[in-house]
Amino acid sequence: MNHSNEIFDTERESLLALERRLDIPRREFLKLCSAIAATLGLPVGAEAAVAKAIESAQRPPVIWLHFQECTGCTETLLRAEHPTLEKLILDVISLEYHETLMAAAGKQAEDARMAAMQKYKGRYLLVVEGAVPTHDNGIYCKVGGKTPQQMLSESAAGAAGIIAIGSCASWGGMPSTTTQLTKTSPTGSTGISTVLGKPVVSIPGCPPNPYNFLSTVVHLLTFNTLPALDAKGRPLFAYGRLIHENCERRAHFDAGRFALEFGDEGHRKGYCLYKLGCKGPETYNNCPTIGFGDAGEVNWPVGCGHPCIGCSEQGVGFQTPVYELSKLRYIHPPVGYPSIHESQGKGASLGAMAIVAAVGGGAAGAGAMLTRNLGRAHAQQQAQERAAGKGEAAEDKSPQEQHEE
Ligand code: FSX
Ligand code: SF4
Ligand code: F3S
Repeated sequence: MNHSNEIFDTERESLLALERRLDIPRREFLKLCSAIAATLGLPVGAEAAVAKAIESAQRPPVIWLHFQECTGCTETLLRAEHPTLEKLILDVISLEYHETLMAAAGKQAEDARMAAMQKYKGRYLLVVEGAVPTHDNGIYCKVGGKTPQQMLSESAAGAAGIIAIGSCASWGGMPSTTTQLTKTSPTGSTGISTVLGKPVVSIPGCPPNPYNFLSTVVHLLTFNTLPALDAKGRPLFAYGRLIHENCERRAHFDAGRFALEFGDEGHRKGYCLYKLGCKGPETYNNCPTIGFGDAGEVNWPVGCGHPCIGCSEQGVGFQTPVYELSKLRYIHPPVGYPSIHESQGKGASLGAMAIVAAVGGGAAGAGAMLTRNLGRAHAQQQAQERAAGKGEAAEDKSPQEQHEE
């Protein structure tokens, strides 16, 4: 074949070699490269550069440590519905040490970590899954007789880059859950950047989406640089937007249509889960746009009918009650949305009113007035549905009135 640009040559030897090596059809592989490029927010055509990088790149050696966690991060990488993802992840990196996946155990395993640290000094990627206990010198988790603090400082010293995978390693996650009586968790668990005293790349989520890990590594391979990060070290391509901004139920939120109980009419109709405690308005992640398990975009917590618990957001997941109302703390809605007949900025939609009212806690004045209007709209809609005989008796009170009870 005669192609002016080698990248678009689907018969190129490196692509055929990858097809043979991984037993992944070329078409399948190129589709996956498109998904990675889209996840990274790269322009159309970039999938070809991504494919080329994966085909030809040197696989970075990786030392993968496990501390306080459930191994869900590793499971999510390996149990993707689609085997291609797993194959690709294990192909783009060269796993030198990984307690769950390696055959070695005991002394052999420890020796393998030491040998890899020496052989690839200054060149390996350190990936850490799990939180670090800090109470009582960190004795609450030991591998090969060493605490996570010891293993971390040993392994971080020669690493070219460090990635915290999952919420546990990013900021403490589930093991850092506090009680009403204590300010820290029983084992004083925290994230690795706190222990190391320096920023690391963080891919939070419990578990995180495997595409976010894969895309971060592929970005490194394609452009020889990390993707843009936010102040918490999270790749902006994945954590740049609130879940609430991309949620398929957002229109229901704006229109004041909420599920009030699991299994009620609103829940069965797919209304917004804010009243059931959804933390989408204060959680940064790309769950609604990317989905889980290669089973389509709708396969994510809210898509399946459960509120987001903010598993990836520090200070939200495992720190605030699951069904407590979200604080809406990062939402600054415009006070009015233009209707189709008005120029921008005039008028106020029920959605904007609802947020203003919720932020103000249903306070007096405009907020309360708007809330009443919202309640009327909600009651009117439910009355219409009753009249149409479409469902069981619905609650007449406004959502805001129900909150206040
Ligand atoms: Fe588990 Fe990973 Fe949660 Fe933590 O994921 S899925 S508890 S983020 O470190 O294994
Ligand atoms: Fe979606 Fe939750 Fe926001 Fe409702 S509150 S729109 S369910 S993210
Ligand atoms: Fe976690 Fe919420 Fe996404 S619970 S998986 S951040 S929808």
